[in-house]
Amino acid sequence: MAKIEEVKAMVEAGKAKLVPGLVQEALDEGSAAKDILQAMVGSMGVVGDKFSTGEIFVPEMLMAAKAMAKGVDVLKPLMAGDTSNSLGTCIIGTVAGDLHDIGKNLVSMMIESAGFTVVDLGVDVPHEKWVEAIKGNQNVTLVACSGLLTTTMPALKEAVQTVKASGLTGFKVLVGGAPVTQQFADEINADGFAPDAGSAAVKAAELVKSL
Ligand code: B1M
Repeated sequence: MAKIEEVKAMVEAGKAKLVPGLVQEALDEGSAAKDILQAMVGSMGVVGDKFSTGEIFVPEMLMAAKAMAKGVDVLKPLMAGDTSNSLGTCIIGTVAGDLHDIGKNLVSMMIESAGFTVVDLGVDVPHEKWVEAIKGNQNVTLVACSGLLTTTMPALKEAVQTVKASGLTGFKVLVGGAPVTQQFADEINADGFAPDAGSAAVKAAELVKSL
């Protein structure tokens, strides 16, 4: 079995101790970092489907997430780009009530490599904390809110509204996450939407250049 296939299988199986070594071996074998990342994202899709059908439960889903995070740690230095061209500070987090952070972490990594200084508020971010972070950091040009659950889409709306109603200016608001669409982003008055981490970085740079 090619190493990249082993990475996929071990992420699905939640083998956090084995995944970093296998990712390194896949790299040594000549696989590109972006292909290994894509393979691991695919594993999370499989894990999600198994959860939906009742084949696995939350603990297995969590173990898979940990395994993927360990794999991403190995890829991070290879995926980071030139950060010399500063686009300002990006405040990023996952909205209130939502604990999913793998996608948010990938977006954070890509945004950082696009030239932002990233301040990561983590997961389950209360609405008022976004505003505190904008006030507490210099040169905030982007607020990036992630939401992974249909049940936390209202929290995404509230986060955007809280930030917009704060009276603070000089930044744009980007939203994303599996259930989020351009239409929803427009409805909640976000400045931008991106469907994945790569396009989030492109959109972030585009938004900030129009400030
Ligand atoms: Co949860 N979970 N989960 N989960 N989980 C999903 C999302 C789900 C689709 C699984 C399923 O049922 N098939 C489902 C949501 C259903 C829905 O709302 N429609 C679900 C559920 C139901 C739940 C719980 C409610 C389960 C329960 O307790 N009964 C619970 C909720 C907890 C909470 O948050 N309050 C829960 C818990 C968990 C774990 C904690 C166990 C774990 C998360 C661990 C962690 O993140 N550290 C977990 C996991 C791992 C998943 C799946 C399997 C994988 C998520 C993931 O990391 N995907 C997921 C199923 C799936 O996605 N197919 C599932 C890989 C990641 C790279 O993709 O996060 O989509 P994603 O990010 C992408 C894009 O969305 C986009 O770019 C990223 C990279 O390309 N993106 C942005 C993300 N944020 C962005 C921000 C942007 C722009 C783009 O701009 C700011």
